[in-house]
Amino acid sequence: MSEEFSLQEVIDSFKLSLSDSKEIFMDQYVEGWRGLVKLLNSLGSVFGFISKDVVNKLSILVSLRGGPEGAHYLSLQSMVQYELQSGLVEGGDHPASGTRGVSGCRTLLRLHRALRWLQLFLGGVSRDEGTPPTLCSLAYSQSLSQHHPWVIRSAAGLAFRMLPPRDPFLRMLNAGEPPQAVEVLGGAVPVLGEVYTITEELYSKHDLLNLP
Ligand code: 1PZ
Repeated sequence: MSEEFSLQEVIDSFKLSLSDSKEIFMDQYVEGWRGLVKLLNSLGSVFGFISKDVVNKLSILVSLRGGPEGAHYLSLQSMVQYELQSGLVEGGDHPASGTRGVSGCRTLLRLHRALRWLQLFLGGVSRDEGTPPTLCSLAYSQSLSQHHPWVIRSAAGLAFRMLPPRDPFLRMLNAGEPPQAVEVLGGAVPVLGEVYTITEELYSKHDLLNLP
């Protein structure tokens, strides 16, 4: 994978994360997020605190996946089953090093909620419903913000105002000229939506949507 952000790469990773039986594979899910981090980083240092949090969460998931119990982290479904069975969901004493006190389930839940924000935001951009800063804060108020304390909401609000206007933003997606980028975006939204919905149903079925 190149250092430069590519929307198509992100779409491909999330697509590949879905198995035929609608399981979601952890490695490809993480890969999709790694791609998104590149976009965040290319937006400038005001977004650094957001990208740092995502990187931190990804490294927790990667170390669980690479740890002694890594086989249980093959998919989101197997992670949920394993952590529920072993009493690790609320952040037990993980065998994997460096992840004491944090569960894979609670870590992934944060990314999962952010995926909803992304789906709303990119959907709005693809349908040209407003400028990126406006759509970003609208999507945020409809999703993630309810899970964030005031101090994060206000820092996020400041960062949103630094987003570029529509065409420069579309060019940053590295998916061709704006009209083409819009088409690629239109294809990305349903893929993100499918990953989101499967995860939401999985978490809801096991009553994990409010993990601290
Ligand atoms: C394109 C512009 C990007 C805007 C991103 C919109 C989301 C703003 C979120 C700001 C919060 C980041 C600071 C860290 C917050 C953490 O406290 C929370 C909860 O984790 P905990 O403290 O419980 O461990 N973290 C999150 O909610 C995850 C936030 C991830 C944001 C991902 C943005 C994805 C960007 C994609 C590419 C444009």
